[in-house]
Amino acid sequence: MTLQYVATTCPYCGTGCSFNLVVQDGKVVGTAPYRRSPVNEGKVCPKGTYAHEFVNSPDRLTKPLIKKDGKFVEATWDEAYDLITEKFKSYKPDEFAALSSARVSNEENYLMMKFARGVMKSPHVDHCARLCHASTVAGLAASFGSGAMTNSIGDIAESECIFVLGSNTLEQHPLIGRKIVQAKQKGAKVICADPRYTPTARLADLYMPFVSGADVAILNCMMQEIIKNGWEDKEFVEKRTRDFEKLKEVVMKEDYSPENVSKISGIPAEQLRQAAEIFGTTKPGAILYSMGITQHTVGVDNVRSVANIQMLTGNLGKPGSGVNALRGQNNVQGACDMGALPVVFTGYQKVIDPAAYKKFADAWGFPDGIFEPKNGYEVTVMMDVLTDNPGELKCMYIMGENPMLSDPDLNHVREAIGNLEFLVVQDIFLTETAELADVVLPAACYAERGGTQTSTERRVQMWRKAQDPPGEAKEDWQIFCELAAKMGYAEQFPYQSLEDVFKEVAEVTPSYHGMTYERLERPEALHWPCPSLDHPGTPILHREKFSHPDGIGVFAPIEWKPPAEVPDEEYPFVLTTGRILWHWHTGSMTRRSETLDSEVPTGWIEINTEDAKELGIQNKEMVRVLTRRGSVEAPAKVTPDIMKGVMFMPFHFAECAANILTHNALDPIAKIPEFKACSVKVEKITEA
Ligand SMILES: Nc1nc2c(c(=O)[nH]1)N[C@H]1C(S)=C(S)[C@@H](COP(=O)(O)OP(=O)(O)OC[C@H]3O[C@@H](n4cnc5c(=O)[nH]c(N)nc54)[C@H](O)[C@@H]3O)O[C@H]1N2
Ligand SMILES: Nc1nc2c(c(=O)[nH]1)N[C@H]1C(S)=C(S)[C@@H](COP(=O)(O)OP(=O)(O)OC[C@H]3O[C@@H](n4cnc5c(=O)[nH]c(N)nc54)[C@H](O)[C@@H]3O)O[C@H]1N2
Ligand code: SF4
Ligand SMILES: [Mo]
Repeated sequence: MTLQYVATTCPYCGTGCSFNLVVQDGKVVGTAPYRRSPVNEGKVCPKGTYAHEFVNSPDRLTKPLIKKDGKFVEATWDEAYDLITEKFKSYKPDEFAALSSARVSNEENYLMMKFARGVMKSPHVDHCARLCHASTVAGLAASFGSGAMTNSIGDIAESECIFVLGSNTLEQHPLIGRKIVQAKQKGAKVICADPRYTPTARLADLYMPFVSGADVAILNCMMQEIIKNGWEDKEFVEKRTRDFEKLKEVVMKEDYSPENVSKISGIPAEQLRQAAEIFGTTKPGAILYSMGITQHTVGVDNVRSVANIQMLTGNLGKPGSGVNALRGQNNVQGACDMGALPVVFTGYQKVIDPAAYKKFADAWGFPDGIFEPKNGYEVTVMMDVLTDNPGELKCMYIMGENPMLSDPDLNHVREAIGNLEFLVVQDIFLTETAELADVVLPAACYAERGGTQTSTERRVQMWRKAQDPPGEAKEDWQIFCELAAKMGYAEQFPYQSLEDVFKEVAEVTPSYHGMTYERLERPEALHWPCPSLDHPGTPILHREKFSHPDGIGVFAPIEWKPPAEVPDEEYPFVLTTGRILWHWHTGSMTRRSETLDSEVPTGWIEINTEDAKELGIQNKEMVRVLTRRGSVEAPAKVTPDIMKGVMFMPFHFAECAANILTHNALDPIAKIPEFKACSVKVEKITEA
């Protein structure tokens, strides 16, 4: 019995750790450390450790399924392709929408984008970045000219002061969390603001609990204190930025004095002063943020405020500093880079820029042209259009996303998807969304193919094939090539391998221009931008200048606004939602992983001890949780580790789905929903 070890990168979070898949008799049976990656140096979190467990789950999709009279029947690939081709050809371009996937490779995101815009000629393509870091992409592009994490993961350990705001790094990016621990061991100060006393908050020298939705007020207050005390980096502000006076006008207002912000946030004024002093006087300082900042109707405002404070303190372009927007899914950075967004091609080349449009139209060579050069709909807007304007969108192709559990306000999503005439879902499991499809296509998973993925620090790394896909499942890229050929575009999808696709990506994408599979094979891979074959890649952005054409960073004066829904007599608490260490999003993979699922078999609602006492609710008691959109039943977790007035639910569990409760109010620019704040009440369940 011989074992083989296949080094690959993790299919879960955007940290981009590597490990070995252990293969026995052609099947993946375990994982083992791979020590040569500088990202994780052989260490992994529990999801990495057990990343083999779902791979050979008996639930894997192995054959195409076609729905007949409300029931799925197994079909051949040809039957499935023929039906899809006939249907896809019957719709006008604007009636079709595609959801691409942060779970699959760069190459496959590129092909989904090309399929939507070239084969279907539709402008509507998006993916879950909309629910995640859309505010980062928009906000940082406005402040710095580029919407990505500015520094590298290893660099976080070099920081003297780490401010963690709206990121539970230790549970959600554990191997980045390790860098905070390393920095702390070297003497760095850690500040954490979060409504929950998370494992990350426990690392902090200064922990500030607050009510969800107060972020802009807190950051403005800290900037006021920094300016009042002269702790700003005057040289940086002078030489590298503009519009400082506009920022000053807003942040110096009495509204943002520590006393007033204390009323909004619940953080004592003295702590706000202390946070400003530590952060204003300890250099270099890094900010780590994630969904606590982005998932708000003011998501872009929050991101711009983070950018403001880092420009004010000169904490950009240097080791140990930066705006470290921690990207979530394994390849969400790559899915964005590949243009699986409704406004850009690869490398953020705008679809409405005539030169970029012509470049792609020419490179692709569709004889009958491509989509009209206009912006498409975002995921969240697609759902609104489907319910509010029935008949406008008729057909959807969803690869590797499960909106029936991950989108806000699931009753609304169900109605939206129900209004489709034809839905194709391409997944590795029969998810809640796949259940609603007309055709389900079985895909290979990460362990069954190669390709590249781009981590949160813009590091482009390889996946390596360890086993064959189960049954008749196919790699996502092959499905696109075969379907495109059936649609009459074999010539535009001529690829024999993922590497062929990557070569095309590198050709049309300036930031990936210098990358080849050969260069990416090295354990350290390459960080984009990497514009030429002799370029070493770019771990730290904005060293000398920002990415705007004039190289200057832009301050934005931002006023604090409350969430779209605020507590009232009927719904007196703030509900915030998020994740836990052991589970991944809609649970399609982690709930099929024996070890992870047995650690945490179901969901709960976290209630502050004093609030629970007033409501007469006991720990572990089943309670009814209600918002204006729906209700679920879940066990109460009564704990002092959550701010009074705030409640928290993880969204991984279908049986108590947090997204039945959430609000699909959107940020006006990024169209990201407000997953982190809505109004809720909790009732005891009384026997009927
Ligand atoms: N184990 C695990 N890891 C994951 C994932 C997973 O599903 N499971 N998902 C991945 C993905 S896609 C993403 S995007 C990342 C997300 O990673 P994180 O953003 O770290 O995770 P969340 O739990 O969504 O929220 C982070 C924190 O925001 C706090 N918070 C709530 N409301 C507010 C607020 O108004 N302001 C601020 N400042 N904070 C607030 C929450 O209490 C929580 O501790 O994780 C990635 N990693
Ligand atoms: N309430 C609440 N809701 C949230 C959030 C929150 O904080 N609170 N966070 C939001 C965020 S940040 C995100 S990123 C989204 C995530 O939302 P989704 O992306 O919808 O969630 P996942 O469960 O990761 O879905 C990925 C799907 O891809 C499939 N898959 C895995 N590998 C492959 C593959 O190789 N090929 C194919 N074809 N399919 C594959 C999986 O089986 C799964 O069904 O959720 C959002 N929803
Ligand atoms: S930290 Fe993220 S990338 Fe690393 S092993 Fe855990 S889930 Fe995978
Ligand atoms: Mo995410």
